[in-house]
Amino acid sequence: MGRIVVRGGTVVSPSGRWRADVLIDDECIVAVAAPDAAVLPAAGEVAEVDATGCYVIPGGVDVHTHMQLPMGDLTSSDTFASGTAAAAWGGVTTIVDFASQQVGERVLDGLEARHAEAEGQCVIDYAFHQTIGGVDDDSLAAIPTLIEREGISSIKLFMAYPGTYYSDDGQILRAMQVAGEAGMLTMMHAENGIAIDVLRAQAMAAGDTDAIHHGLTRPPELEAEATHRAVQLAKVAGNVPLYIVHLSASQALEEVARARHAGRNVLAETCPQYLYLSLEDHLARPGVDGASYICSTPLRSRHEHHQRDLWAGLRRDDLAVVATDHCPFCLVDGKDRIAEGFTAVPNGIGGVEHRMELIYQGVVTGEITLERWVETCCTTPARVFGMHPRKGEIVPGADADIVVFDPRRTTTLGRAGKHHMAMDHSPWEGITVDGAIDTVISRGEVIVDANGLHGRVGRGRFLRRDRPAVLR
Ligand code: DUC
Ligand code: ZN
Ligand code: ZN
Repeated sequence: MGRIVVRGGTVVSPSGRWRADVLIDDECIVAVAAPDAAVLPAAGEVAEVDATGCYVIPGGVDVHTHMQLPMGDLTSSDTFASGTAAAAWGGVTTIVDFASQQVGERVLDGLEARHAEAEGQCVIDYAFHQTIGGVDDDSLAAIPTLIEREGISSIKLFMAYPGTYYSDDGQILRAMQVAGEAGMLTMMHAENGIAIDVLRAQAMAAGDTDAIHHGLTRPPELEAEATHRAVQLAKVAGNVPLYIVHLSASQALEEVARARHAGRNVLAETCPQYLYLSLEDHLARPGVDGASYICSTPLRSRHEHHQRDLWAGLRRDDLAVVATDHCPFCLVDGKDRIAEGFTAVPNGIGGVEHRMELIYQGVVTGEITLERWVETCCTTPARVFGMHPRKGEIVPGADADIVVFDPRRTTTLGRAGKHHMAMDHSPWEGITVDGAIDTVISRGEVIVDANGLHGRVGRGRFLRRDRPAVLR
């Protein structure tokens, strides 16, 4: 691959922005220097990427994706190949997906199967969290092996979905104790699944089967209650670090903020769908259109201002990370199951391709700063999940994962515009945002530029992750 210089742009990190050029040698960044610095090769000496007028940011790190995730008898529609290609188009150079285990299954078997699915299929680098859906002596015993041998430093537990992934409070406490002791981070799907299942059954019995009832039966209070309980359990488990995934409700954010202000090691993630979409405007649409917005946690009411509160949470650092929870399902043979009622519809929204641009729009509208955009979408996710400084920042020694982002252009999202995800619709149809992904470099290779996608399937490598920064 040799040497490349990214010239003429403004390098952005969480701590500031500078006119600087970036010198890449093979897979790594070797210098970030003022444009006239002697360390930089003269014009024409090495390959160049012209970043004039552009921001030069770290490759996006999306720590919550579900490529080809089995859900009931369906599977999410992006494969590792199509989903990581779409991610590359969207300026993402690292994803963290999930290996999973359920009651009666062995953790390391699930991990091996997930490796077999992803290996040789990814366009960008990838890693795994481990979902533990059946906490018992056997699965608990396997947890330390994940970090010691397998390069997996985070587990995910569910307070929702009784009968499949759900863990009760005792199981959660035990898993947190073991993960904390092993130096791993516990991620939590925080919704009170037992109460939600009652509301869902009642709604279906009453004939309230439209997509909006997916949202109405998962009220903010049950997200907040579970978030509160997770925070308390993490304290009792030994003050272990906790990461709340896909936070969508203001009341849950208040729980996280309270814990953080008390000095607790609690972090939370939100997703673009919770910042931009709503119960009234999207989930309430009739038929399959509304069903296409079914995801859990659900889209929240605009009247209740959750979206406004989440942006404020991002500014204050009560929300540390923006990930996508990319979990796409098609309308045909997926979301069209709304004909049988909202409980039959697979949960998930696709967005891995659009996170960088959608959150940049928050910079344009003044919700967050340019630096905070990079911090929440690149640097903090890499740090929290044990991939920094290799990923998430433009510094010498890091992997040369770089995005040249052009703020002068605009991007129209959706099938009528930019759309490479394997979906027969887009939740983002018709939205035009400022800025555009110009060039994407992954480990020193230009994988996207004006001529299209060059990264080949299989070039992405599995990333072994370290102890999370929140534990060091
Ligand atoms: N939770 C996730 O994290 N992803 C998909 C569905 C869900 O409930
Ligand atoms: Zn979840
Ligand atoms: Zn998810």
